[in-house]
Amino acid sequence: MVQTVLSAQEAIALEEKYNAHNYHPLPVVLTRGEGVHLWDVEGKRYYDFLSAYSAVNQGHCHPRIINALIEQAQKLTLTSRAFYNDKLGEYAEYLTQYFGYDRVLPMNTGVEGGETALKLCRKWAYQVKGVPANEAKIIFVRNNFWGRTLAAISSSTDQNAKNDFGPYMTGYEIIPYNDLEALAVALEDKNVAGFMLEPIQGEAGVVVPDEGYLRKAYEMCHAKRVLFIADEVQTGIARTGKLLACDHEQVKPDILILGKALSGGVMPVSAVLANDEVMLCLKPGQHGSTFGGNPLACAVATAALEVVKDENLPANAELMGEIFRNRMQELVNKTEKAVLVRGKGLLNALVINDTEASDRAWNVCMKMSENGLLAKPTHGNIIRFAPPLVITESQIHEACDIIAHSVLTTE
Ligand code: IF1
Repeated sequence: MVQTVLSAQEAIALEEKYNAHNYHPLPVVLTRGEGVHLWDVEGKRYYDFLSAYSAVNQGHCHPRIINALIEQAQKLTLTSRAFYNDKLGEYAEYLTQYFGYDRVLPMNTGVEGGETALKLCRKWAYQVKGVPANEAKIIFVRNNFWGRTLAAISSSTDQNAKNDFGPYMTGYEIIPYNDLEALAVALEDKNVAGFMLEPIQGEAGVVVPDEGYLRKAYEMCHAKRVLFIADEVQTGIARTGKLLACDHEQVKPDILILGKALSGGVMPVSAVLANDEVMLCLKPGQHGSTFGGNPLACAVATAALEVVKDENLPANAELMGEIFRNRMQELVNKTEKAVLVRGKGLLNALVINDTEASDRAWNVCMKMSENGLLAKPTHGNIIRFAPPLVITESQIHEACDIIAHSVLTTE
């Protein structure tokens, strides 16, 4: 196919005509990314405050990660797990030591990580905990989001994500988030195998649970020999100001799910980490995937994690996040249009007052894109702000100026 330079309108028209209509994107056509910036086909520069839903924590096209990609891509990209290769063992050692687990099961997308975690949890329930066959229960929380597979949407309470995809997976119990009493009741069931949740709910609108919730829930699960499964696909890899969001409460999940920024947004790489008692329940031939643990992913993810450490991204996320929330609080104090700001590190949300105008959050995002900053509402009136973690203090102030100006000048 000849590479033509498309206008924004042409690019949008082609996508409308030939692509499924499973998204409603902002009308911006991007062609280049570098660090915290994106450029559209007309050459306009934007601050990226979505980071591809927290997959580009290291900044767009980080040179160290791209060089690792190029070098490995010219050598060996994929062997499948039918054979060994010279990258997976080294990567598995690096990753397990980086996060402090015995073993890793490498997958590709975040939702495959969630599926893998649930299969591991059920296998452990039958083989170790002694739950009767096909009776294992998994507890989820309301307004969770862990992907689009049938197992994932079976646990969803979002009708738009779930409707007309039935019949659904069984063996699920859904309780309110941030509610320890509800968890205590659900844990009375002897067949409960695991409790799976996001330490901060991303898609739900950056919902931060009460201080101590994660720690107490973790302890309650362990008292009932239930696996605590942390979905850190969006909150992990330094996003919330610590390497993992669970680190804020010294919680060490029994099963840890990583994705997105594990590769710095260069390619799909996910991973499930656990200790031997859980991970060794899976025997050869019982789980896998064509691309899981491929040499290219190993090289890219290694470089992506080295960047996190060498550039102190958790500390920068913590510091820049404080500045961001302080600036947003000044905005909330100044106008009725912004109700509150919440979040941790550089995973934040601004709740917009949509009583007079139901589409105000969308219109603010349109105004911000005109003013050179990209973000998108999650549900209705909540705008998620998640820039790459490499953002500097002067950049965060410039971005906050754009956000404030856009909110104040949107009806
Ligand atoms: C879409 C949402 C975010 C995730 C958590 C697992 C996954 C995700 C906490 C699955 C993926 C993505 C999926 C993408 C948009 C985006 C999203 F809006 F859908 F909900 F970030 F909040 N756990 N989230 O956030 O990872 O399989 O996608 O690699 O589906 O629209 P994946």
